[in-house]
Order: sequence, then structure tokens, then C-alpha cells
Amino acid sequence: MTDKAFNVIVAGATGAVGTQMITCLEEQDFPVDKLKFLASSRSAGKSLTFKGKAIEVEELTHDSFAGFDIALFSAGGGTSKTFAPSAAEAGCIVVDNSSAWRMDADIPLVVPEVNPEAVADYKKKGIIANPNCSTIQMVVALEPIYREFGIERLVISTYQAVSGTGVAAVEELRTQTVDLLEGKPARAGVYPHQIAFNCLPHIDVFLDNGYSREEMKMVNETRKIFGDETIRITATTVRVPVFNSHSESVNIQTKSKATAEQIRELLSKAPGIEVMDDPSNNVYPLPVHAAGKDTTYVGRIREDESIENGINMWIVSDNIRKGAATNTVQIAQLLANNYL
Ligand code: 25A
Ligand code: L14
Repeated sequence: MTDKAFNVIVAGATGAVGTQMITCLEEQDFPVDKLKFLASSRSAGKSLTFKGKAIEVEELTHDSFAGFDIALFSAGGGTSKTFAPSAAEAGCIVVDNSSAWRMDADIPLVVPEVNPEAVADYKKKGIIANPNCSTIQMVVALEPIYREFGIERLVISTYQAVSGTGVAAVEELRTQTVDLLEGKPARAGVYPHQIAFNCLPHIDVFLDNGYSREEMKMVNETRKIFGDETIRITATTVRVPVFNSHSESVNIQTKSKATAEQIRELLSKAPGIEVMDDPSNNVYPLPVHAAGKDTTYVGRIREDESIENGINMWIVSDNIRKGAATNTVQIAQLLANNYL
């Protein structure tokens, strides 16, 4: 543990993830000296608080970074592409929550429970990428299984909350729900269809191979984080009318045989994970229960009797916390403690 304190920027500070990043800096007692909040011109002049002190939001520009050590970015991919290199050039290391840099070979993609050592590669470009929310919670749960039994193949279905899309999407679910219950039509804006009382097999944009970009993030990011291109992965990602926390059904084919009991025992000792698996007493992870927590919850652990070495499980975590803000601040902690 270092006794230094750091000059820290939050870029996209007013967003769903940005506001949570500020809370995580407080909760994790990050050693902050100076703190600056940045957003678009729309939000410049607004005030946000840190440890009881009001700080005015400033407009993000290429000149925002001189004299700062670490910038946490969550202002969308385009904003990160434009401004993160300016931060790095000014000597301010970026931990970026967008999808902009994740697959860049010179930029580490880090989940502290899985590949903390990858942080060292921040030196190449001055940027560290935070993975996609659905990927983070899954690899936290898979890490002990990967080390102990090996992973041959994953078949994933997700049930993703609207908060991942940002503040406007949370408002859209709320408004549509009220309108529909009052007998009025639902107006779609953020999503192409009604999200209240519905499920949309569509997250991010569709690619030429028929998969959504969210689905391919789960494939490519998982392989990069484990440093293993041989894992076979296929995913279907679905938006559901849940405010907070993503749920995932994951079918795992391990390399060597694992029993459900072995997996339960292994995961119950692993960092960042809580096993909630007593279905006969209605105990299994739920999005409403995970919301607001940093833990990844795992339950419904059972053997897939249709294949050799198959395991099914249900993984739930708060997508804005462990899926975004918490993980980003944990990466910043690794950086501050070990490298700065
Ligand atoms: O490209 P990506 O990586 O796929 O990311 C797309 C979007 O997903 C969210 C995030 O939205 C991002 O914009 N996001 C990204 N990664 C995420 C993750 N892992 C994730 N969400 C969950 N998990 P958001 O609503 O959370 O945050 C938006 C923030 O980004 C700031 N911002 C946008 N463009 C900017 C910028 N900051 C600086 N320069 C720019 N060019 C945005 O700033 C907000 O902080 P803001 O202060 O302008 O937003 C003020 C309010 O307005 C809302 N809003 C945002 N966009 C619009 C909008 N209102 C109307 N029209 C818009 N186009 C915001 O919700 C905020 O309340
Ligand atoms: O981080 O749920 O790549 O709409 C972009 C899509 C985060 C979630 C990312 C969503 C995602 C977001």
C-alpha cells in the first residue's frame, strides 16, 4: 500500500457509470489529492459531491489533463477515442470503461480477480481498458474453474438490465411501464422497440456475421482476459425490463470432469464471489438482490447431463458496479499501489 495521493479525473462524471465511479472512489477510499469532474458542455456548471464537498463539472477538452495522474473515462466510445490519447500524452493514465480500446493489442484489458498482472502493460499506450459488463461478471465466476479444470467451450445467454445503456434508458423503462399500466401506448426512443414488459434479443449493433457486437464482445474479450484463444464461445445477449444487474445462464464444458459439488466448493472460496445455491429453499441469485453490491453471485450450479464435462450455472451482478465503476476503480487501485 502506497501513502501517496493522486490527482484524479472522472470523465463522463454525470452519467450512469460516472456517478457510480465517484461513489466507488469514496467507498474504496482511493488516495485522492486533487479531483476533477468532466462531461460534455451540456453538463458543465452542474455540481457533484465527493466526500461531502461540492465540485463543479467542467467541459472535457484536449487540455483537461495536465497535472493529473489518472483519468477514469465513461463517456462513450467516441469520446474515449478522441480524448484518451490526449490524456495519455499529458502523462495522465486512462482507465477507460468504453468499448473503444478493449481489443487493441497494446492496451491491457483487466479484471483484477483474473489478470491483475496485465496492468503493467499500461506503459505501452498510457491506457488500460475496462471490459464489458457481461464479460466481467462471467470471467470472475469462471476464473477458478478455468484454473482448476480448464475450459473447452462456453454457451451463454444473458438477461441484461437497461442501466447499461445509461440514464436515458432507465428513464425509458420507467416511463413506458407507467404509460402502459395507465392504458397509454409505450413510446420507444432509446431502444428500437418497447422494453417494458418485453425482451429484446438486441444489444449494441448487429455485425455481418449475424451476431450483435455485445455478443462478440463476450467472445473476444473473454479470450483476451484469459490469454487463451482456444476457448470456444457462443453468446446470445438479451435486454430485459430490469433496472439494475445483469443475469447470465452459462453452460461450461470443462477440459477435465468437475462435479457440481466441486464447483460449488471452489467458487465459495474465490474472491469477489458468493455462492447462493439452495434452490429447494428458493435461494438463487436475483438482480434485485445484487443491485448496489460489488459481489458476483452464482447459483443453480448443476451438471449438464447432455454432454461430457458439462456444468450449468446462473451468474448475477450489478452491471454498473462490478460491471463498470467498481472494476474501473479496482484497476486504478492496482495501478496506484503497484506502479505509480
Ligand atoms: O460507446 P459505448 O462505449 O458503447 O458507450 C455508450 C454509452 O453507454 C454508456 C454511457 O452512457 C455511454 O455514453 N456506457 C458506456 N459504457 C458503459 C458501461 N460499461 C455504459 N453504461 C453502462 N456500463 P451514460 O448515460 O452512462 O453516460 C453518458 C456520460 O457520457 C458523457 N458524455 C457523452 N458525450 C460526451 C460526454 N462527456 C464529454 N464529452 C462528450 N462528447 C455524458 O455527459 C454522460 O456523463 P453529459 O453530462 O452530457 O450527460 C448529461 C446528461 O445527459 C444525458 N445524455 C447523454 N447523452 C445524451 C443525453 N441526453 C440527451 N441526448 C443525448 N445524446 C446523460 O445521461 C446525462 O444524464
Ligand atoms: O461496455 O447495455 O461495451 O447498452 C455497451 C452497451 C455496456 C452496456 C459496453 C448497454 C456496453 C451497454
